[in-house]
Amino acid sequence: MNARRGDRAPAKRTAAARTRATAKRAPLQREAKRKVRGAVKRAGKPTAKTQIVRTSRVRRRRLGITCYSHFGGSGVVATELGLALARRGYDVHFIANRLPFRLRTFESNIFFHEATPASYPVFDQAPANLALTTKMVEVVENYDLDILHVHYAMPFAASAYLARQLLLPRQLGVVTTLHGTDITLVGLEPAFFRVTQFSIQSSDRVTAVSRFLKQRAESTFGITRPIEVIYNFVDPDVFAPRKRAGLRLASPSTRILMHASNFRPVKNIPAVIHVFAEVRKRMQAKLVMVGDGPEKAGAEHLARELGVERDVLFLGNQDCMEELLPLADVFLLPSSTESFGLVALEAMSAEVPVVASNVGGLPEVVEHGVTGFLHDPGHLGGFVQSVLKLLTNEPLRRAMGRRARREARRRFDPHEMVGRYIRVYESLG
Ligand code: GMT
Repeated sequence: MNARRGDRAPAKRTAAARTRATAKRAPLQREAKRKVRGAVKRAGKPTAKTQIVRTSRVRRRRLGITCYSHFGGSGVVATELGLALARRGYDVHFIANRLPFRLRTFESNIFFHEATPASYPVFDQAPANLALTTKMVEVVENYDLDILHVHYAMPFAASAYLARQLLLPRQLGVVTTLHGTDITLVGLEPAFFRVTQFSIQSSDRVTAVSRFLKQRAESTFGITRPIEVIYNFVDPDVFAPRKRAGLRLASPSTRILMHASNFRPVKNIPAVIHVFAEVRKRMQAKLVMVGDGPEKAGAEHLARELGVERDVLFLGNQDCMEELLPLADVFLLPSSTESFGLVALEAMSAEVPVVASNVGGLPEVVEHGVTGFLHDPGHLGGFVQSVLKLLTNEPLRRAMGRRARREARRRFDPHEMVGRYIRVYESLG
């Protein structure tokens, strides 16, 4: 069983370690209190500002994070944010149906609470949202949380709204981050529209991962409360251009195309196979497909139909993308809708140029002709041409890869984005 499982602090933190940590913190806390007292004395009567100083200096912020735990960009962003906040002194409580898959390193100040719905013969499906709401309430009360930050509006913003109502008159800040299909697809379903709209509108703060997504939320859901755009981020030390000796997917003369996703229809998976089949006619190449989902079986079938099955590797879900991405020569993402495309950013950070579709938030991440190429998702000829251009001109491919990494570092810096989330939390008072 994982050390973080269950409703308790990570097991590795022994009683002795806790005592040491408290002892280490005590002088710091005394020092912080002394500084605040000094500041208050100097300033005279406490103002709203000194009150805030007192709160933020003396008491650690306690935050709950809810996200999808299986493979997917929203869970990655939520987890990396939680880890970064914990390193900055926040107590971070993940509340989810299982341990988020990227939560694979131990960090102090990270806690995990599993929300498991009880089953009963009358249920068609166990009511997971209610179990999540109850767990949110329990964790907020037991650990004195200030804020719940939910990633993906559907249905987490609704669970957080209900938890906040249940906890009244206690004040709990609710932050909702919109990630993608919660706005562009699922939330639009008549069965979910009103509740998605209401729960986003009722959140204390709303953020979106791209300008495109913010505009889409405003235009389709009529959201009137301010939506702050905070781009997803990537750690350039983790997603770096290293070719690990011993880890090879093909012979050195074989060019590697890579795609990674949850294999949903929006990912336009058949396009990936068709583009590769065209490229394969002209050069020795392999296609590495990472991930799993409903479109995988169809893709395996299509690869056989086009006679390229021996050159397509379906690796299934892998959680070490930082090891795989640097092995690619080109990363392909021909989605029909994509609010951001975190994996494209991770590829860029690993110095891999991206050939993607020109939809949604992708043009905010990949710059056409600079860090990769963008095409209409239906224009397969354009994709083939761009991939061939990169694979037949190594200096161009390398130059684009270097620019991609430089832009990933410059525009999607983790310190900046985490700092912006912190400012959102602090604005809640
Ligand atoms: O929206 C989804 O289908 C799933 C979601 C996820 O959990 O990976 O993906 C969305 O959020 C990611 C993280 O912010 C973005 O990088 C993806 O572009 C976005 N997916 C879509 O918009 C299709």
